[in-house]
Amino acid sequence: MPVNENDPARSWWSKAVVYQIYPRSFADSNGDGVGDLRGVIERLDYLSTLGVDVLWLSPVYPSPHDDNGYDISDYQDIDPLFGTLADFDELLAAVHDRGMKLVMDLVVNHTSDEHPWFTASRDGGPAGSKRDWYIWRPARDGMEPGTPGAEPNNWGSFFSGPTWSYDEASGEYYLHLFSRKQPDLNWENPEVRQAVFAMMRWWLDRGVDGFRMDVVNLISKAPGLPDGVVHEGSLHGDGSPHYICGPRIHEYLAEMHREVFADHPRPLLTVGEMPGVTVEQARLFTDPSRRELDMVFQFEHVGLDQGPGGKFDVRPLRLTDLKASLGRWQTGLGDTGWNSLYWNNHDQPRVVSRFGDDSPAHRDRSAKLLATVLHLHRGTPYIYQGEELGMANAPFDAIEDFRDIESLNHFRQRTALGADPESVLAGLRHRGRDNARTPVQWDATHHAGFTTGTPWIAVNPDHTHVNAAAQAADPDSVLHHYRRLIELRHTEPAVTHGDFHMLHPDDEQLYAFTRRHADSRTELLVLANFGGTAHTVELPEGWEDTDTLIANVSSDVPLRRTHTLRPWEARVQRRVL
Ligand code: ISL
Repeated sequence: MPVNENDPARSWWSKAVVYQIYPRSFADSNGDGVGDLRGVIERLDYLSTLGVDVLWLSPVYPSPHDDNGYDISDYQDIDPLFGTLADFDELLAAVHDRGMKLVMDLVVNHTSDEHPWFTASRDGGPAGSKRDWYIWRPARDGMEPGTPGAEPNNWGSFFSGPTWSYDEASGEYYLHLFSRKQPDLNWENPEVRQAVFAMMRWWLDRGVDGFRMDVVNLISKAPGLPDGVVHEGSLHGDGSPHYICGPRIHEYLAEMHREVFADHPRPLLTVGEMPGVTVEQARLFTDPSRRELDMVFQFEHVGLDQGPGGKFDVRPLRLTDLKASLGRWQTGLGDTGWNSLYWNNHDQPRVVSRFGDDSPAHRDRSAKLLATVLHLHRGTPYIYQGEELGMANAPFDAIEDFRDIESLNHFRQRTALGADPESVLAGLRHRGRDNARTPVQWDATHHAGFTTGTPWIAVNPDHTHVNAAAQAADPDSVLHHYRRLIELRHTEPAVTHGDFHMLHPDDEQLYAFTRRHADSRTELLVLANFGGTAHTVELPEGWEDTDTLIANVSSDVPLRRTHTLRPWEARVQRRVL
């Protein structure tokens, strides 16, 4: 069943733009150096002026913050670092008052090891009533428990080291795909699923408008937890084929839909974060008739500049690879499924530094080009805080400048094995997640107006010229370009529902496509020159002298059949069919 353009319950999010808030780095209201809910409340007018429809709040639940809140110790409260439940209710009401919606982050592949479910599971021992809520296994056959190599299988964790930690008291290991403080829940256990669904209903009853579901395609593990293949240069086996979109994943998500979302009176949004998901799987997850999820985050396009050595092994992006990948997702989900569109989130380096050019000459223009290309695709665009200002990667110098567990573990592990610290740092500077986590740059003052105290991570010194206050006052800014793109999504049916057709797939510098929408008799042509040199293109027939809908350079040059685009120029043409 295709996504029905006329069904309001299904289609509201097809013309919505989502804005992700990483609360720790958004705005600090009380001077403790960490962003908080009242800080978000104070900035809501900024977000409503930008025009976004939905806010996604990264985790604000009580947490020991081993992974900045993605390790939750109580699903039904707010961490005092961020405020109180009363602050949360006030925020939700204020969001709704402005006609926006609020989506919570749902982290249920794992909990914190300080969650009472886990402490009961651990401390109750193998016969305890909550033992089976997590994934416990004895040591590998014939091995002495707790010794190197005795782990139940050879899987490596996302955050370095094995995926197993040993509990001496019970003589068994528990599984954690992420840090040792993030034990994986056992979704095979129906009690676990019911507890999660009850918690989700509690938030919906409180008034939230949906969930972004953290690594939700990892919740079903293959029976027997078989060893993974050990790739060259890796210390551990690759367990991912045994937990990415595992055998019961569709069953669990359909059950969640039935138990939590079915027949809900308010329009909701569900988006599953899915590392390693394929187009074919994503079409199943997002086919409305299957009643699983509205959309998924896929990772293919953010892996294209990665070398064989893993995420910190950086290689240059080939534009043809990016077009082939995003183009395949555009046509692959077709009329059945739905894409979510993103360049950035709290785990990715800043896109202007990564796929654009953050040097003073090209920064604004390349940031606007990237925005234009993404927002003209078919799907629901996600903006990550600061992206709308063209915020760039941070000038991290030493390992002491980093805060993220992934980066710190990686550095520790690699240097212990004898790697050159400077080369490990080079990878972290390009790829480290802290690039996304430096505070939002509100103005040119000390600490960018983020805090009156000492920020938990250094503010990017470029805030003196890259900040929201300056850009709000400049109609030519990256910020205003984003505002215009969001408005286009709301007003132009071809942006929302037009068919996607890639042009010049083999051109290494040009990203060009059309969006054709028969109902509104409109066709759009998107042209983007991904480079710092002029680039000449042959256009299809019939676009000469058409209207320019939006551009990142003054659009006074009429379009010609053979047209030369200026460095990092992006423009969108419109014609009537
Ligand atoms: O950034 C990554 C590690 O290289 C990703 O693989 C990331 O870990 C993956 O996308 C899952 O991310 C989500 O779950 C993690 C959390 O650390 C991330 O912040 C979150 O977005 C564990 O909860």
